[in-house]
Amino acid sequence: MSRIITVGAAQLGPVQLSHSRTDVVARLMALMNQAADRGCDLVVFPELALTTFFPRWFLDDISEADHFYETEMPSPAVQSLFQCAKDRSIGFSLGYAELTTDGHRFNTQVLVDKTGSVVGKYRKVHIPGHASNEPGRPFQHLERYYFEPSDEGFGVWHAFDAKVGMMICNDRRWPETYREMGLQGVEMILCGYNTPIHYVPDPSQDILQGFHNALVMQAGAYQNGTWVVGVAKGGVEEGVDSLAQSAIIAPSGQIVAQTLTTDDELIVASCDLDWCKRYKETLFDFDKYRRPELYKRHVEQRGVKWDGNPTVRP
Ligand code: ING
Repeated sequence: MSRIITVGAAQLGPVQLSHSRTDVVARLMALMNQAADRGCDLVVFPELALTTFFPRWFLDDISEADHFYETEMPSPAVQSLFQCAKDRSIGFSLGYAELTTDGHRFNTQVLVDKTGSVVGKYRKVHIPGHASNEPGRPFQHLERYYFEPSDEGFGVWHAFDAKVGMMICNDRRWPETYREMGLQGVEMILCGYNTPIHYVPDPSQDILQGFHNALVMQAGAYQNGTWVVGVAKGGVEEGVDSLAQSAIIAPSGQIVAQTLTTDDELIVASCDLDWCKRYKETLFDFDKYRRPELYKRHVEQRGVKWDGNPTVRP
């Protein structure tokens, strides 16, 4: 009996500064109801879904940004979303800014089952951008100012009769992200992202944002025999154009569904989890083919180190 998860990628268009959490939750619930109507077991929302992408601005007093964060999950603002999930018997994954009771700030994603209970929580590991104001920029990308990197690593949870993992935005660009979950047998990775088209450090990448987005998620899916669900908050948000192109990607690396707009848009796919085995038990049979004894640099080195030409064995 094959295991099928019908998953919805619920892309958001822009969330402007003027949009309240109530406005946004109404949009999320509309997408959740659409997903339930289309038979989804699970619907995935973007990174930092409840507010505009506030790291695009510098606030000298960081406490002035506190209102962008949730101090509990479910927070009062999303209680209705949790209730809707329970009423419609649909699970979901939601990205939000987390402010802990002891003052720590994380870029966080939560996994909620069909009863509306929190199954798991993931905090972003790879924090891109910069940590101090760079006034010369057309917009800031101050994630390293507003968020601490997680020291908890990548979890894989048993949910929806599957092994489900999470990653957030920049995480998807690092092969280590997928492999850490691949080595736990992950079958579906849920990812939200906010990706400005314009990359200030190297504008030559702007035109390639869509290509790079698909490239890394397709590669990660294929090389680890897992489904990947990538969900954007896209469109022009407070004057910054962000990538949409949300996608559902099979363990083969094939894109099975992709959004066509930069607005609120739901795409759905019925994902056969046993497809994962076609790769996990052949090409990417890790236990059979991997050589961790030769991969020491992966865990011992942060940056590049090269000690010159290796000696040629006689
Ligand atoms: N955003 C971006 C991402 O990794 C970025 C950072 C922007 C990288 C543009 C490259 C180009 O998709 C987040 N939130 O990580």
